[in-house]
Amino acid sequence: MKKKKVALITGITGQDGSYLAEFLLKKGYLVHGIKRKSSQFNTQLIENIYEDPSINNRKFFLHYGDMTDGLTITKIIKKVRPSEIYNLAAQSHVAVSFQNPEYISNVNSFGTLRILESIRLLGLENHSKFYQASTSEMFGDDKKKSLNEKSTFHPKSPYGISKLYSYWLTKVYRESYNIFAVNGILFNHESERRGETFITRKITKGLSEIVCGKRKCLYVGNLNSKRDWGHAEDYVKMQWLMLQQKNPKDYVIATGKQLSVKNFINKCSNYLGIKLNWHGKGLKEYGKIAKIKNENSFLKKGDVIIKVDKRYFRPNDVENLLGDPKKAVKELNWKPKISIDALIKRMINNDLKNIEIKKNV
Ligand code: NAP
Ligand code: G4F
Repeated sequence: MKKKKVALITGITGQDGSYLAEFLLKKGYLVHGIKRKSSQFNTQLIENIYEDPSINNRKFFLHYGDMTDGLTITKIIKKVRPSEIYNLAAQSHVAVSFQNPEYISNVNSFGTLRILESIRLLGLENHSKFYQASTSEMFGDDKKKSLNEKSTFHPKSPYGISKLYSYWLTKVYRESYNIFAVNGILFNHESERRGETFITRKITKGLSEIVCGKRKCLYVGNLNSKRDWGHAEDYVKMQWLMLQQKNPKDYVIATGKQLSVKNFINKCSNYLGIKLNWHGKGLKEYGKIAKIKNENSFLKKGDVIIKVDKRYFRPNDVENLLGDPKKAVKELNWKPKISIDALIKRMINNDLKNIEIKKNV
């Protein structure tokens, strides 16, 4: 008999959780999500899913829980008996991980342990498949040009280490207890739902505010850092696909292309009709408007709209991340649909819409 498709998503209120929930509902799954109690609403990204029966098909359920609370995690898994568990919950900001490393480890490392042990405790080894949201941050600055499943790990932050613990734990539980447990080693993926303190969203939102006269200047950290940026919508499909394979395997998911933070800013500025020139070096570097399509009362040629601020530098930064997704291309038929230019367009249009300005600037 076919197994009933019941998914449990931790981190349902985040960027990936919200896209994955929509994706699985469309596939006919019963979708359960774990959300944290917070004093303010933290469900903006899943509000439409929760409210609208044409999206949720009355198959969407939320449970209060926290990755640091093992009893509740076990209780939810016992009640839901998921056929697939997607562990997306994490304290996911690398810079913040330097400031509260103990909490980050409790959530990102022991949170994973709590789920995997629950699967065992409840005797669900043959019933619940497990997806772990692993990350390119585990590689650190490997000197290799592009990174694949065989590359070595040299994490450079408490976040990277916390995720490496979960990566190995997932492998060990797969090999020791025969659980269908896999790691998706995902490189950076962004979207209009990206948290506002990550650099892509900070740039698209900041520049949108600048062209609308809501802000004068955007302050950023390391301009030279390079990332392999894709769109989250393309990446959640891969999370699902990894659990549909015959055998559990780990995969790198990336676009195979990279861009520096500075070039991401240049692309966004161009989309908004601004040509920037860069001046100065290091902490004194700044971006000045060289040309502007629509000069207006609050923006003109010569304005300095980007400055470097040392507060946004990390004690240790991964400066160069480029993924090699060949294995996923071959075995999962991986082909991202959304290009970096399309990503930027979607993010900026959304940010402009949010500040109620029409997109044709
Ligand atoms: P995100 O937007 O930051 O979402 C993180 C989710 O985890 C949120 O729902 C958050 O809840 C939840 N969470 C945080 N602490 C929790 C706790 N103590 N208990 C329960 N839930 C908790 O992250 P994302 O971009 O969607 O990424 C999803 C996963 O993939 C994360 O594990 C991340 O580390 C990993 N990853 C992301 C990328 C990327 O580029 N986006 C790349 C590789 C790996 P609140 O809404 O209440 O904060
Ligand atoms: O956008 P970021 O904060 O993302 P980061 O550190 O690469 O982490 C993201 O991707 C990981 C996958 O590789 C995920 F696992 C993780 O959960 C998260 O989603 O920073 C990207 C780069 C860094 O090198 C940073 O130093 O941008 C640089 N940067 C320069 N100025 C900045 C800033 N980052 C932030 N957040 N804010 C700045 O002002």
